[in-house]
Amino acid sequence: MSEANEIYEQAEEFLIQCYSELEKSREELINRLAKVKQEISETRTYTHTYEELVHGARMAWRNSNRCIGRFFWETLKVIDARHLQDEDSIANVLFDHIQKATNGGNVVPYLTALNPNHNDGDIRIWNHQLIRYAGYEENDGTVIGDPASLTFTKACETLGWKGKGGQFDILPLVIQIGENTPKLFPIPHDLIVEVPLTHPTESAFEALNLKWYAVPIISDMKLVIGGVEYLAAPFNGWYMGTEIGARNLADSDRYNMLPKVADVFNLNTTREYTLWRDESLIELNKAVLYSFKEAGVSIVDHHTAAKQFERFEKREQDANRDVTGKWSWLIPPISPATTHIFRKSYKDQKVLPNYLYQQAPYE
Ligand code: HEM
Ligand code: NRG
Repeated sequence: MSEANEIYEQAEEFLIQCYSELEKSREELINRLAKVKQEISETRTYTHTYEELVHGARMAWRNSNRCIGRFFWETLKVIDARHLQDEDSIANVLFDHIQKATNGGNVVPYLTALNPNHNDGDIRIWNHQLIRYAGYEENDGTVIGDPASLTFTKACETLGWKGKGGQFDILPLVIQIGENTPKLFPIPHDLIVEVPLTHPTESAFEALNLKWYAVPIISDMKLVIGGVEYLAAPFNGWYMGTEIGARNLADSDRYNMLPKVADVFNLNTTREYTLWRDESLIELNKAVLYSFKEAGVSIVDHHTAAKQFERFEKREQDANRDVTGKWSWLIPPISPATTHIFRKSYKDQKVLPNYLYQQAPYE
């Protein structure tokens, strides 16, 4: 916990910028600062108004250096769940988040804010994303499911969860308050939209039996606004196709599907110079974009996303704000040199409010 002075300084810096962007009067700002100063001196923290919370969460998205989707930062919707006290009601509001964000396939960017100062201790969501697939290690060292979920899957099993041992088992929600034993909540099936992958021209692709869930909802980062740390503040947008087709299903330490895709297309995998990996990547990414479109689930290709990011950069320049960024994350993992991002450089400077990494509670 920082000192009261430090918290106030961060609050002041945030409120000055927030109120200026919201075009509030000087009087309103001065009154608010006095109230916040008093509250911090009495309680060592303060409570954001809903308006401050919403704009703070949007600023945090705008400041997310690794995100190519920032063009839409002003559209983020915020569910205020700061009043919730127990794991069951928290699980229910997270179920609501999944439903509202999925919106029958027309994905809406949402953030749910949970109490940053719960009396019984920190509220933590153990999941990396609200919806994600389990990973199981076999005795011979091979992995079934998503290798990225191995440690968290083990933690769930230690807490009493029994997975089915499949390639695409949805993990349960794990919610912890303070030092209490974390509680497990299986996510109701009817809330989860998944997209089975088919290819626009190669019908044999279907036999790979691949699929992915519709909405990425990151739930392990902390949202920092004006000296307040929201340790549980899951947020979502929609997918960029390459996240699924060029990383989750393709990486050799994830689902490692490129050799199997190559088989479907009868590619010659005996020599690297045939570029079978590259061709498989493209076919897999075509399948991801095609299947999401056919299913009516929001997704963006990396060319369109890069163009949107360019418009974001222009708009920020017009607003007299610097755009910070992490180049190695902003470039898409396929055909990066076809985007304007490839030929630019970005300052990877941490500007607050922001979404920051924090230590996993189970590691
Ligand atoms: C990272 C796209 C919405 C915050 C990313 C990445 C992509 C992306 C492609 C890189 C992911 C990776 O390589 O693993 C998008 C798209 C969105 C969107 C297409 C559609 C609206 C959002 C929203 C927020 C956000 C709503 C927060 C309110 C972030 C953050 C990261 C990130 C914090 C870094 C995650 C990490 O370090 O693991 N985004 N995003 N994004 N995005 Fe976005
Ligand atoms: N690459 C991860 C998700 C990271 C965030 N990506 C987004 N965020 N699109 C994956 O599951 O593939 N978002 O808030 O939309």
